[in-house]
Amino acid sequence: MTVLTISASLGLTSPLWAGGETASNPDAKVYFVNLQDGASVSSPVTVVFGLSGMGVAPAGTEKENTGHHHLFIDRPALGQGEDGVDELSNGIPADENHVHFGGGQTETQVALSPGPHTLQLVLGDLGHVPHSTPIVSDVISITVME
Ligand SMILES: [Cu+2]
Repeated sequence: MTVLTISASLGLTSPLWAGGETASNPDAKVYFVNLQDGASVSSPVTVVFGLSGMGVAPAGTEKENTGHHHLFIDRPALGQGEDGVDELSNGIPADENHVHFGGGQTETQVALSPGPHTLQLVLGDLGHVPHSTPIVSDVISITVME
């Protein structure tokens, strides 16, 4: 008997920085309004989300050029890390490192332990998948004071 091996090449040809199926305005920008890289802050940390070039809409809303905010806490930048490729096409997980603002919120307060933390803002589409092109902020490092 001959066993045929079919090469599973599906997905391997996708560019890393592909994002999901929802188009973005590639010139759109998401950014931290009130926090700068290297800032020292106290907990709870107020985080204000800025967005230009696209609009905020609650999760599930089918409207062109919109999305909702996600706050990545203490993890590699979108598309990087263990599940980086998966999250670009299948969506952003919901756990302590990935906070969704599916109500269309544009600011939050997060309780963080004293010490260094990283934050990144990522816009997601109606189904929590990053757009194509993904709209992300820089990853910033902050230090929470005792
Ligand atoms: Cu979401």
